[in-house]
Amino acid sequence: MELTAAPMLRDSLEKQNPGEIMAVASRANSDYGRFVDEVKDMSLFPLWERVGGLKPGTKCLPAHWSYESVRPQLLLACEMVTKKEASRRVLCLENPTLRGTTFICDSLFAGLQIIMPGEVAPSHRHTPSALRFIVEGEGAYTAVAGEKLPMKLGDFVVTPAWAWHDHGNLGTTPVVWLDGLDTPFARFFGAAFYEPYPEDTQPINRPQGESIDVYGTNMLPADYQSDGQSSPVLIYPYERTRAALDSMAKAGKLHPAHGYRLRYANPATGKHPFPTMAVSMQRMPAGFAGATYRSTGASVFAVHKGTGRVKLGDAEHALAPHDVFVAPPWVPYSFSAESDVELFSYSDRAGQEALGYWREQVG
Ligand code: GTQ
Repeated sequence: MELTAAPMLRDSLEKQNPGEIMAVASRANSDYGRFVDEVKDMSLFPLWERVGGLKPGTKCLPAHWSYESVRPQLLLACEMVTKKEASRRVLCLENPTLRGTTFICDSLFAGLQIIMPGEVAPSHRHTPSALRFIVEGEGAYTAVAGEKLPMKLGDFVVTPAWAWHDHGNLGTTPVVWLDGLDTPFARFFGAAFYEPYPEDTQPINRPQGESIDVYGTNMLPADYQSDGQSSPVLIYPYERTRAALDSMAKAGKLHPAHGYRLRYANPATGKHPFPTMAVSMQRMPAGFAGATYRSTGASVFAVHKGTGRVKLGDAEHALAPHDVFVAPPWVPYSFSAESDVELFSYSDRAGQEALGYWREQVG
C-alpha cells in the first residue's frame, strides 16, 4: 500500500531507525492519518509516534566564563545599580543554550555576586537551597538561620531551603562569591516560594561559630535529630578543606579523572550538604593529565587555584583562577594541570541519587 504518513512522521521514523521505516508507517493509510489527527485534537498522543527515545544527556551545551572577562562587568554593575536597587547584585551565568532562563544548566543556577564595603543585601528566604563559594575579597559575612558567618576565600557556605539569609560587607574591598542554587528543581515542581524579611537584617541569636563547632567536629548534640535534608554545618572553611586535601595527597589516593577529590558531607547523615546538590573540592597536582569522565550529573566548576586546561565536550578551555564552567549531563570532560589546580564544584548528583538516576563512566 502507498505510504500516506505525513512527511514529518516518515522523517522522524527514519531518524529513530535509520534505513528502516517501522511497520507502523507501512500501516499508515488515510484512516490512520485521520485517526492520528482526531486523537491529537482530543489531547491524546500516540506513544508509538514519540521520537527521541530515552537516552542520557540534554540539549544543554557546556559553557565557560573566564573570570578575567567577567570581573570588569561585576565592577561596572556596582556603578550601574546600588545594592538597594538590585537587592542582590548578581550576574547570572546563563547558559547560551538556555537563554531567557537565567540558568547555567537545566537543573542548576549559578551567579557571581559582588558586594561593596558597607553594603547590606537584605534578608529573605526561599524554597531553593543555596551555596556560596568565596572568590575574592575579605570582610564579608552572610547571616543564615540566626548565625553570622564571616567568610574567607575558598570557604563554602550552606543556605538551607527556607532559611532566612542576608549578607554584608564590613571590609574595605569588594567581595565576590559564586552563588549556586537548585532553583530549577523548585520551578520544575511548581514549589518556588519566596519571602522577604520585614527588616534588612535578621536577628542574630546563635553564637558565632556554633554550627561548625557543635556539628562539625565529629560530634553531634546528644538529642539532635536530623531531618535528613541540609547540613547543620553552615560553613566549611577552606583551611580545613586544604588540610584534608594535603593529607589525602600524602596518602596518594589519586583518582584517574578527578585527582584528589573530597566531597562536603552532612555530618548527621554522611550524605550531601543539600537534598539536591552534591558539593566537592578536588586538587590536581601539576602535570596531572586526567582520564575522560562523564556522569548524568550536571556539574558547575569554579577554579579556586592554579592553571590548566579542560576538554569539555567538543571544546577545550584554558583554566585560570575563578573561571567558571559547566559540564551538562553525560558530556565527557577531562582535566590537565599546569600548576597545582584546585576546583570547587557542585552538581545535581544528590537529587539524582535520591531518585535512583545517577550514573557515571570513567575512561
Ligand atoms: O544571595 O540570597 O544569586 O536569593 C540568587 C538568589 C543570590 C542570595 C542569587 C538569591 C541570592
